[in-house]
Order: sequence, then structure tokens, then C-alpha cells
Amino acid sequence: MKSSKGSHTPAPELAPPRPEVAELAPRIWQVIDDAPVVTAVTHKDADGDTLGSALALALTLEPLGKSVSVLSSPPVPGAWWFLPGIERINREAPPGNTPVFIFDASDASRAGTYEPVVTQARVVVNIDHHVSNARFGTINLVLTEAASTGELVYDLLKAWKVAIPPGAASCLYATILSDTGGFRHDNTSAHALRAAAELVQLGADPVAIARGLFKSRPASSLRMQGRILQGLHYEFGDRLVWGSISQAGLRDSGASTDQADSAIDQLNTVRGQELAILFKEAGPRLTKVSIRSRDQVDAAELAAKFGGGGHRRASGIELAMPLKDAEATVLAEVRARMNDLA
Ligand SMILES: [Mn+2]
Repeated sequence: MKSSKGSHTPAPELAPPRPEVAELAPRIWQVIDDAPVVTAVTHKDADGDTLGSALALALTLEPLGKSVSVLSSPPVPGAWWFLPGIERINREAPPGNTPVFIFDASDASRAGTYEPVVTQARVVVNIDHHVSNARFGTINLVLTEAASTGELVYDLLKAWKVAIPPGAASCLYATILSDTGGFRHDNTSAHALRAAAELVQLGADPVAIARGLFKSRPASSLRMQGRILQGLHYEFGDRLVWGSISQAGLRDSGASTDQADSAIDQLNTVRGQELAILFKEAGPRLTKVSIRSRDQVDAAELAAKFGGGGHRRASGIELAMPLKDAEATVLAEVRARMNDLA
């Protein structure tokens, strides 16, 4: 038995990485083995998953003597200020001829401004969990059962048997917390929960990440939400809940249109509810519509009727119409469907 010097914390027992990841891991390591500089690219309109994945790679590889340039198409949303390492985003100009990792992006165009960095790279490692991923990389680590792309990055780091610093663990934990909506969406799996627990063992700070994700909204968001909630309409015995926010309403509450995006989740909290719909006036002739459904209505199919898209339980539409016309158009279709439900 080894003698312990001072306080010795035993290394935590970690579950093995997914076999699919373990199989690809040596090939991916080969790509960066003798590269002093690696580039990590996020998708545009960056979210917690793409940023957390890229930053975790950077924070893990740098102590191993590699320099990692993290690129994210501007403007990078300010909401992610709390992620460890966020200050390093876009600090350097895109370096030429390095291996490129891209995270949570279904195709190269999702890199936005940095699309050429991806398309012109010699080697691209594409790590993602979207069903729609186009397998555009030299190496494609794409597993749709992963709750977040960061979960795959975590498996990769485990397969490489590299030390994961606490900051990287926090970034990876944030990818899981944000992509599962705080462990509420239907991608909340035992694997995701186990990974989250392990990341906390490795030093991730769940309080700081939860505070950053859920307790750091500007007060104007709450004021705007108050206006939306006050004006809600309840139909079909509360099974349909809908509301809207006008440009004037946004101005009065001091909120921006993108702050309205999270309000839909407040509408989708009523017991026995089937559909939540939020109409946002984005301009005199432009209305953005957010849809959330539970079981009976396919939100993706409903949105597709109006040229929109998304998932079964969450979708969106952009209508080239004034707010009132957009409400009337979408609600006519919605009410017909609600009438058809049992
Ligand atoms: Mn994701």
C-alpha cells in the first residue's frame, strides 16, 4: 500500500467511455498528437453546449502543452459569461493549417463567420449529437443518443486518459445542464446524469453553473415576462395557452427580442397543457412564433405548415406578417387541431 502524504483524495471511479467513442479516440488523438496548435470552432449563435465543449477541450489540452484557439462567430451571446475560459474566445486570429474541431454543428455553414476555417482545414473533427448531422468531418464522432455534445467530449477525454481540470469539468457539466433544460427534457438519460455526477466529482461547480444558467437574467427579462403572463389567453380548458409581446411591450420593459426567447418555457408549465405558443413582434411585418407541445400535437409538423421547423416538442416559425395577422393565421390552424383532439 502506498503511504499517503498529507491529505490524499483517491481518484474517483469513473464509468468507462462509450465504446463508439473509445474506438475513435486513438484516431482523433493521432490528429493532434504532433500539432502544437489546435483550433476549436463553435456553431454560430453559440449556446452552452457548443461553447462548453470547445472551452473544455482548450482547458484540458493546454496543460498538456498545446495551444488551443477557440473561435465563435460573433456576436457571441453575453449569457455565457460564466463559463470558465470564456474570455479566451476569439482572442487570436484564426491560425492557418491546424487540425480543426467543430462542436454541436450539423454542417460546416453553422460555423458562421468561421465557415472557411472549417472548409479549408486539412483535418476536421466533427463532434455532434444532432440527427441532422451531415458527417462533413474527416473524422465524425456523431452519436444522437448523447444528451449534449459535451457528453461526447467528456467520453473522449476519458478515453484519452487525460487529466480533466476543474474548469473543464464545469464547462462539460454546463453542456449537460443546458441541453437537458436543467434535467427536464426527454434527453435526460441515466448516462447524462452519471456523467454530470462524475463531472462534479472532478471539480465542476454545480452551484456556479446553475446560477449562471438560471439565476443571471437581467431584471428587464422578468418585467417583460410579467407583461406576457398578464396578457395570456387560455383556451380549450387551459390545454392551449398563448400570448404575445409587441415591440412597444419590449421597449417599455427594457428587454430585447432575444430575451423574449426564454419566456416560452414559462408558458409551458400548466398542468394538463398540450400547447404553448408565444408570438413576438420582431418588426412591422415580421413575427416570430415559438411553439411547445407535450404529447398529442407534433410541434415540428405544425411549424412546417408555415415554413418553420424544429423538434416534436419544440419548434419555431418566422412569418412575414404583422403581429395580429400572424396570431390569427396560426391560431386558426391550431384551434382546428385542438378541436380534432380527443
Ligand atoms: Mn447540443
